[in-house]
Amino acid sequence: MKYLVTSALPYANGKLHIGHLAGAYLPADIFVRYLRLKGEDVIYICGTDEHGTPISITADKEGITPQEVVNYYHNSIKKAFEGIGIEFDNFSGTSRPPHYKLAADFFLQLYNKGYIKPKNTLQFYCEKDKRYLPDRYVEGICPLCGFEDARGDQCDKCGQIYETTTLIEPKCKICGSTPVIKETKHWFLQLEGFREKLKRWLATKDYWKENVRNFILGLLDQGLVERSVTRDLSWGVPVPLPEAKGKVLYVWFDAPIGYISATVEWAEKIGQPEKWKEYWLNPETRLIHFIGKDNIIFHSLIWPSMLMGQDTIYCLPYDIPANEFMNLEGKKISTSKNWAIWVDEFIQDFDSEYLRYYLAVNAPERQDSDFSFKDFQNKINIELNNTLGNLANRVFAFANKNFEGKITACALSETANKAIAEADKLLKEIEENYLNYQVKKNTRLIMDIARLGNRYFDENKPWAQLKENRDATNETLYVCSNLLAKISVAFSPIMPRSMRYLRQMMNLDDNCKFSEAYNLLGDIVLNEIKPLFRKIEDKEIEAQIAKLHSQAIINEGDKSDFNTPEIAPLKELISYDDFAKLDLRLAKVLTAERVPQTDKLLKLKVDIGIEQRELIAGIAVDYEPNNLIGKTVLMLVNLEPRKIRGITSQGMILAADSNGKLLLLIPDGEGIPGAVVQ
Ligand code: B3M
Ligand code: ZN
Repeated sequence: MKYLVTSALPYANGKLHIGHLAGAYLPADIFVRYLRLKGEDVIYICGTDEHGTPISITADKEGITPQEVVNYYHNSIKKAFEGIGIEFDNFSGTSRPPHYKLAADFFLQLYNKGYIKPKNTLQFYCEKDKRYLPDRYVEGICPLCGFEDARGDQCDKCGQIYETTTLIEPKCKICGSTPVIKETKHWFLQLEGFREKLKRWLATKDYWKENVRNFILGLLDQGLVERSVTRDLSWGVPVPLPEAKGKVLYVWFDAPIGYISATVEWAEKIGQPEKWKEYWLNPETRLIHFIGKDNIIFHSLIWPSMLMGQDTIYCLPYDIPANEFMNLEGKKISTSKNWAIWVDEFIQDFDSEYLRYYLAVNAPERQDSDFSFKDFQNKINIELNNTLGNLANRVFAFANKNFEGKITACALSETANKAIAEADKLLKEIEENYLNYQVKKNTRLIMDIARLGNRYFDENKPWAQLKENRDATNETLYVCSNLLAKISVAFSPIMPRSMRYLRQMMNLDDNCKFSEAYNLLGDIVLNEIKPLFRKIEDKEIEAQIAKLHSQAIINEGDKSDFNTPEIAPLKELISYDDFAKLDLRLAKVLTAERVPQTDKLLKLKVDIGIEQRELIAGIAVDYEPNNLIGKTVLMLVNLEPRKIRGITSQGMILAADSNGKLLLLIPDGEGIPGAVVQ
């Protein structure tokens, strides 16, 4: 049997972040590595998705060509994948000439069979720029919720989608002028024509993940609407029809064809140009698309229809394991808000295998998961270091100290056999889970083998055994080494490099197959021993959290994603004397006015009993001047005067910063101005 595994083609319009990895890349890489351990025939194909309006927009904004944008991000993404140990057989891109040709052929075959039909539609047209504006080239007010920065076809605030032409006060994103609505021709894929075929095909997919199957069954029941597969853009695969000048294929039409063109490129690269056919033109091939949940409709409905409408008989997806999303510190990952962990940066600070491990432990398989730095630190320190690293370390150190690094194969006692059998049972389960993409469960099961090893070591007490029975001590070490060898195979899809080290320390062959994990080892001669992992310090984690927050861009309209309260860390202790130096008093506000040309500043005159003072307070966002007059507030009166906007500020009004909103502190009852706060 042949496996053809793909991961969603990442847009060449941004860097790679951990959310991408967790959803579509790491799970596929782990799956492929497992299949290779089983000796299966598998190729793993990917590449960048290099078309689409956002790439055009980036190019316009940066004053470079779309191809330059694409090349830059292609290289950046490729490097990040290499850094994290994702190993594709080919990593291609959809702006390469063979892809253009194949994509055009795909279109023509569907068109010639009547599965693609033209239709006149209404669209925005900018008279200044002399061009039709695709959805993302227009912005305006959301027709549904009134949000002012809505995109052409979707509102980031209410999340709803709408017809672009219903946008209120539309503006051209290129020149800012108001576009007109004009008629234009586009080509539509007639999905309804595939409905019966799709239904029959889907009936054989009872092993699919429920979220994917239910989603598409629901759509099939409703009836399928036609989908436009062309756009008014200059960047993309030109629509191969004379009457379609200036139009290109919609990015989602050409992108999945990239799976095929990237395989063709692979076959050429390895000098066997026909070899791609053994996979794509073979009905027995298990074609498996790893994707994030936002890509389900394209892979399970539109792409299979496109394949069904070809003269060439391609294999259809065998499975589409779609993952949920990974959040970051409780908030949705967002590139535009820079709320993300960029893979290239992260692996400069930490071993890439720690990230692979943590994303596996925390894989968003059935529901969204959360990346939390504290949890990351815990998992690495407690599981990798204290459980697995510790087992290797104590077994090898003991053998080095007392057996000159030589552990001899020996007959096993009943308890030893029981431990080995328990581990083998776990291995079986682990294999099953890898085949079912259940990586998260496997991290726990493999750690169970390590826990079993630690328990075995503790219960047999080799340090005590050594005084009475060297053979029994050797047996303890031998059992634990066997458990470590099993772990080194079982964990290698998730942490290939660390597990290679582990095997090297035991002088074991790198290229072993999964089945060998069930065999007992021969004599072991240890190599040089090094710790497998290192602990992560608190201060490293604090630095990461601080970096994440300082790089984040928070706009007004984005508040909804950022509504989890932020609690500042505690400051260091001070003495009572330090505190006693503060002269805190009640102050009554006499006058209040805005400081001209500022958004935040108010000029206040206050009464502090002894005298009247003028000061500047940065509370204008949350307080109207008129509402302040007559209020009694808390004030630090012995702060050195400071000049702010030409006004001498004599003291400071105190307010609590509650998740970005300032709250003045008001005494509980009538307080006289000048009353000391203590
Ligand atoms: N580039 C969307 C994404 O990166 C898209 C996937 C294409 S797969 C053919 O989420
Ligand atoms: Zn314009």
